[in-house]
Amino acid sequence: MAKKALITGITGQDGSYLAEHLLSLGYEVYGLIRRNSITENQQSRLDSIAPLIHTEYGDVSDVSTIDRVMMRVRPDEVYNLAAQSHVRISFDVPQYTAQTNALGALNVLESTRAHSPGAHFYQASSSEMFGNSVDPDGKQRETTRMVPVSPYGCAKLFAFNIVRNYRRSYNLFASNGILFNHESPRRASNFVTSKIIKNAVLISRGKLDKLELGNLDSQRDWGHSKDYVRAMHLILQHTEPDDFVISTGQTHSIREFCEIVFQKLGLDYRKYVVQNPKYMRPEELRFLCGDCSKAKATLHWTPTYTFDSMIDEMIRQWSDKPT
Ligand code: F7E
Repeated sequence: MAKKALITGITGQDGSYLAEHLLSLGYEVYGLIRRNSITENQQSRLDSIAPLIHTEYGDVSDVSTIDRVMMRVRPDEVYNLAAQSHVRISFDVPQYTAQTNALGALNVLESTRAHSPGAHFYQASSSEMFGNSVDPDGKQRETTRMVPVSPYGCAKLFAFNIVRNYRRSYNLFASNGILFNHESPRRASNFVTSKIIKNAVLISRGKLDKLELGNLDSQRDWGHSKDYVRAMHLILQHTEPDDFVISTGQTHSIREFCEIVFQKLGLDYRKYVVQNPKYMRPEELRFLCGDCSKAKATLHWTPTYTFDSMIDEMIRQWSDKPT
């Protein structure tokens, strides 16, 4: 019999790639969709697989819906990807962020414990939980101290800890993937990689003359979402529940990212990129570089995209869009 997976946040970048990956492995895929007034926009990432998956309206803050779906589906695997995922916006809506990212995760976990206790549970934890902690060798790993610097990071740290607590208290198979930044053509255009690529393409077409960004000096470890959803699945196939860093181990500044993208389009970023304090954060996470040796050794996970091939794919997608 086919395994059943329930994905919260299925309409997002990761949710949609994960659904495709699980379908390709023969899973029956169920997803929770938050109601939105512009359905077409919200569900567009699922267009190619819509007839193959089962979706239901719901919200991780609405316990009764989660319970109802959990009781009906009784999934073998639960992937909690639903979140307010924008770090800067979490400073504008801290309570909503905590309700969704912290209590929402607890709601899904508690519902799993009550109605499908044998299920393997995946929590979308984040490198944002580290804040500005870095090990002496310049990396972050599973053992690095977590001192978050945003409401988003604080809420994610609660979820991370409650997953570990439930694992030990109730013997649940509950695991955390500590994912570093991951991008793709499906990344929303208010995240820095998509924003830079989308606007650089518009500039190259003469449709725009400047790109406003915030902090150009922060550094990120960027991988590809498609590679990272494979890791999520592998984490739940492991013999025991555990926590895993998923990253590339390479880091670049926002300035370098601009330089590379504009160069690929035959432009000099210095002529177009300007800083606007509007996009700065009250507190910034300055540097991320993940050590994923545990995932490589234990799960035999390895990324297939390079930094360059990821950028090329994103440039192609934005270049193909009519303007
Ligand atoms: O910012 C800087 C900004 O919003 C990256 C989420 O998926 O990864 C993501 O969080 C960097 C920051 O991603 C702009 O200050 C400069 O230093 O693309 P981002 P993020 O905040 O790292 C983690 C792992 C998650 O879990 C999150 O859900 O870029 N930056 N100028 C800017 N960032 C944005 N968004 N817009 C700018 O104009």
